[in-house]
Amino acid sequence: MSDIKTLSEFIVERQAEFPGASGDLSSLLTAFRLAAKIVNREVNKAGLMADILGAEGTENVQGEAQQKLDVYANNLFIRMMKTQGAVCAVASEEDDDIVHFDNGGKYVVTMDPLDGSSNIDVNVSIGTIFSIYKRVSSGPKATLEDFLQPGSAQVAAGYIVYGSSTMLVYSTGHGVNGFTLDPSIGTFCLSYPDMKTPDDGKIYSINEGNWYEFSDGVRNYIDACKQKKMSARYIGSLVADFHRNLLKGGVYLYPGTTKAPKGKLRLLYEANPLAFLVEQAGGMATDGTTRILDLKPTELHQRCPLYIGSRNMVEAAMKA
Ligand code: AHM
Ligand code: MG
Repeated sequence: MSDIKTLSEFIVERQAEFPGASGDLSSLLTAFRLAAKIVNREVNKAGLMADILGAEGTENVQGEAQQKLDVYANNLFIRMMKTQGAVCAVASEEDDDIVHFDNGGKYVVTMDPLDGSSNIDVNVSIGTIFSIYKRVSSGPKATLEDFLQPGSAQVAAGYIVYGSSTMLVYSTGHGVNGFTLDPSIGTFCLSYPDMKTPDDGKIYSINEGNWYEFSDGVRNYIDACKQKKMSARYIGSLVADFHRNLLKGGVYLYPGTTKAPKGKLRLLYEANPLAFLVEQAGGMATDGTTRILDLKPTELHQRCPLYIGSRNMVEAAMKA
């Protein structure tokens, strides 16, 4: 049997690689690890507890119905970060405004606490996505400026996919590593060290139901994928689609449409963290013309088109 390395051992080992690191980032990752296990537990028993499924009866800032588990995961991740102390403020897809902790923490976090939540009720993979930035403002409270940094300023990013197994994948800018939760011992173990995505793949992921609202370029690219007999795979949970394509090679597209020129996905909560990870794994992410990590956000809940995955496929989609 090969050696098993747990996420906590890995975090400690990696911290030693950064001289002068105070341990704040490590303990923050530890807070995410714990929150991930708790959300995993709730997701797994969702089928047993009728009252945890379904709509909460409220809407988030974008007017979308919130699911109970969305709200649960949001509150849990926020509580864990608040307790932990390294984060002074959080911006979440589920909250209208910045949540302040007033604790002098040197990081800010952006997150989508439960991505793909329309899939909760039907037993399909969902996920959590997060980004960590160093605070840049100096007043008593974090400001919008701290959250509107370009994605290239991320200190770390990651996601948790609650799927056929639960995985935590993260990067601190020194490669990407994936950990699988062993439910029998309740521990994340290193299962995908130094992940690299193939330069090419055979999977394209897009909601083709939007065909009549796509640009000619996007339609041309989809046609080209079909002519090459590529496989269409679209779960409707970005984290799960992204994770599969990262491992197997592929491209995920959520382009702008005639009705929604900026697409659906959010720059701060979805595009930036996954762009950081895909680049660390050797892939590419753009909005169709510009590198995602170079975009300068102007508002918290900003949307942007997303072309992400294997380098050659993203390039081909941009040229189509
Ligand atoms: P959410 O954050 O509200 O769950 O929305 C994002 C999700 C992604 O996970 C998924 O890829 C996409 O929306 C699916 O959208 P569509 O149904 O328009 O294809
Ligand atoms: Mg989402």
